[in-house]
Amino acid sequence: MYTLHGMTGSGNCYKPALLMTQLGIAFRWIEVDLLQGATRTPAFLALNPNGKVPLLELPDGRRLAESNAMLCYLAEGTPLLPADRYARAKVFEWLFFEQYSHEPFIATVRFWVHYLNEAESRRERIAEAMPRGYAALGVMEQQLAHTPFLTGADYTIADIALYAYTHVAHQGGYRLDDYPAIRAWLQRVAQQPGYVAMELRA
Ligand SMILES: N[C@@H](CCC(=O)N[C@@H](CS)C(=O)NCC(=O)O)C(=O)O
Repeated sequence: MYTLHGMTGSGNCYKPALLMTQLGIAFRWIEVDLLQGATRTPAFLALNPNGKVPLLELPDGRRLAESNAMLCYLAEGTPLLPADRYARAKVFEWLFFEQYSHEPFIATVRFWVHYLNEAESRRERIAEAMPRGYAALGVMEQQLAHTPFLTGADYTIADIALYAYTHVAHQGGYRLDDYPAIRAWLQRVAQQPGYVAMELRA
C-alpha cells in the first residue's frame, strides 16, 4: 500500500491524493503539520531531506518527493500521461510551468494570507507576487479558451497539477472574474470520474 505524508489543505499534497483516488490506488495518509514544524524534525528529514510534503512511500518502501514527480510516476501507463512523445512533453511543459510560473505566486500568496494571516505585514511582497500570478492565469486562460483541458481534448495530470492551487486561488485574494475559460475548466475537472474535493483546513 502507498503512504502519502501530507498536510490537509496543501495543494501540492492534494495532487497525488486526487490522482490516486481517481486511479483507484489505495493509500494511507499521514498528516504532517508543517505549521507546527513537523516537516523539519529529524524523523521527517530522514524521509525527505528537503523537509517538504508531500512525500510518497511506495509499497516496496522506496520514497518519492515532489508532487509533480509523483503524478508522473503514478500516472505512467494510463491515459492521464500519454505515451506519445510530443503529447507527453506537452504535459511536462505544464508541470514545469506550474512549479516555476504559477505555484510560487498563487500558492505562496494563499499561504501567507490564508494560513499565516499575514496579508497586512506582507502587503508589499503580495503586491509584487500577484501580477505574476495573474500572468500565469492569463497563460492558462489563453489555452483553455481553445481547448477543454490544458493539453487539448483530454484530461491529464497537467490538469491535476494546475487545478490544485487554481481552485483555491481566491483564498489568497485572487479573483477569477476575468477568467471565464478557467472557471469553466475548474467545473470540468470537478466533474471527472473519481474526483474528490480537497479537504480544507478551517
Ligand atoms: N515543489 C514541491 C513543493 C513542496 C512544498 O512546498 N511543500 C510545502 C507545503 S505545500 C512544505 O512542505 N513546506 C514546509 C517547509 O518548507 O518546511 C512539490 O511540488 O512537492
